[in-house]
Amino acid sequence: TYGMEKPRGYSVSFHYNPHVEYHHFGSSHPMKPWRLTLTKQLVLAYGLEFTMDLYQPPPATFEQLSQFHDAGYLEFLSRVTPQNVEPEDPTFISYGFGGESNDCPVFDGLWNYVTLYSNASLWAANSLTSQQSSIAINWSGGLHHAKKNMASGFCYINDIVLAIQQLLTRHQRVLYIDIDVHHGDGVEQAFESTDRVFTLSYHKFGVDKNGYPFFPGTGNITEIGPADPSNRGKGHCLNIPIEDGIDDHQYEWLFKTITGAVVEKYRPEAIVLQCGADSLGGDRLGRFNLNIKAHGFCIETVKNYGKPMLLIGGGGYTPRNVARTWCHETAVCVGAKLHNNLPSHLPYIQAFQGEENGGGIMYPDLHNTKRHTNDNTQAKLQNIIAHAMENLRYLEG
Ligand code: ZLM
Ligand code: CA
Ligand code: ZN
Repeated sequence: TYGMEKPRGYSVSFHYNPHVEYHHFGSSHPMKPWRLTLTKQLVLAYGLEFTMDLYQPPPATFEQLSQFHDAGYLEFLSRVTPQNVEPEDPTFISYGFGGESNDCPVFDGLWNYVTLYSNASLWAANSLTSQQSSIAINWSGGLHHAKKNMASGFCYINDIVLAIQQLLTRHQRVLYIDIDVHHGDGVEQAFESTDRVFTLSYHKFGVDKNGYPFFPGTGNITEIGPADPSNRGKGHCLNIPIEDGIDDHQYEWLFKTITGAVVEKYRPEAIVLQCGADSLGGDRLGRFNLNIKAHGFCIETVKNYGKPMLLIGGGGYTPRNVARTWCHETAVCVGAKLHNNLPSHLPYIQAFQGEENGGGIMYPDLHNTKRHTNDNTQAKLQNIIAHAMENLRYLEG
């Protein structure tokens, strides 16, 4: 009722259904919903739940998901189980399942899992469009590789695309920023023909010593959207390819320079930030050497633009570091500074005692062990920035 609206600009909402934690991709699969359990426990142990509005969204409906995905694909996804799966079926393969890597396995409760993380992103977007909050968080989302009729790279439903569609009902221009170590190809593709969404992804790009490209193999600096100059989406995407071993200082410089230029030229009305934690040092799949503070610097930088902001998770394959990072970033959003010792009543505290931080502290440098050689020279990064600025000239149209 009247007089009861919250003052805009300060409230943070947290969207999470703990039932996502009960799902497993398979015992040795790198994607572990358990990292979300650790994140939640850390957020609770620091008392951050008292600083935010908490929501527990129910599963999304088929109809909600069909705003982006094809009905045939959704029907398949909603019906397939480990018991009825036919691995030789051509539709199974065309929908992105199977293959030798088995990145997207069929597991028990798959439909429940995908509808839970998707609706959390939809509710988060809705809390921004309804002005209930100025920052909305869903650490269980951020599944940026899913296509409208295909699962890819551990992603089945593209909750980010669905959330951006929701934001477009109120905002004229939405900026999508992706700091996951992988290229945000699914989101880029979904909005390639519109100038109302600008996609910006920072990622590892290049081939390994056997000539295999780093997944998904797209996202070179030269990829700026459709070739057709009459396409409205042309120039509304920017890719920042990075080599192994980038350090905190280089990444922060790259991020603030390029993101700042995009915000200045595109003037977004809302920002979606995918915070994949596989860009951290010591990640099982990643190649960078970032520490929590550099990753969190990106969140702080975007927060300071003062636009409605949707924060979503993504990759992150060393669970204890994922939890530390996303807890720190939750604190950044609410403007809290966390003490460096983990709360002693923290459940699963032993899970945080990894090789790099025997003391169980919050902000260890993550790359003390298994450090990647830094192949990024200052000259190469300078060149990327120059090329990025050149690409942004399309915005001046
Ligand atoms: N092979 N198990 C990031 C998604 C990364 C694809 C396919 C030929 C793995 C990986 C799966 C248990 C996000 C590729 C063809 C040899 C790679 C990827 C199951 C280990 C396992 O142990 C594993 C048996 C599995 C998958 C590693 N897959 C590592 N990297 C990538 C997908 C998702 O973080 O961006 C967002 C959530 N897939 O490289 C091949 C292309 C090579
Ligand atoms: Ca990325
Ligand atoms: Zn990733």
